[in-house]
Amino acid sequence: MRTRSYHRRGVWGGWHIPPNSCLFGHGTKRSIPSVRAGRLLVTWAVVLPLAAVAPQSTTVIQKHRAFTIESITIARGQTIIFSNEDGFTHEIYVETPQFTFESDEQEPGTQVPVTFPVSGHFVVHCHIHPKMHLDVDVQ
Ligand SMILES: [Cu+2]
Repeated sequence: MRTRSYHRRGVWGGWHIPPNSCLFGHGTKRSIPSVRAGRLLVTWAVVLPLAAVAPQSTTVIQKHRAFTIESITIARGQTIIFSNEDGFTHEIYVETPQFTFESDEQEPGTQVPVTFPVSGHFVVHCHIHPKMHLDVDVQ
């Protein structure tokens, strides 16, 4: 389902761990016993996806040529996942001086994540259905 290039659009935009940081304390000279290291790896494997995705995103459904809500307030850096539950294609976009976004054609049953990196008021439109709009307040 996620074969397109949506990932680079900032699914991980809210992830604030610097790429060079070391999660496992390799900076310390002491070596970790392998059993404990294994347990640490398992713990991180469970915790990291939840921490990265759950609090940072919220889903808005597209159905009957409309967004199912009229407006939404999110925090800066949060991601709205647009979920196409219609039987036809949408193609959403945001166009403001502060922030622009343009999706590819969004097929039925697919999701498009949009991360809002700056505060302000934005309107999400659809190229195919001009009446569709969602007010997004980013605080
Ligand atoms: Cu549409």
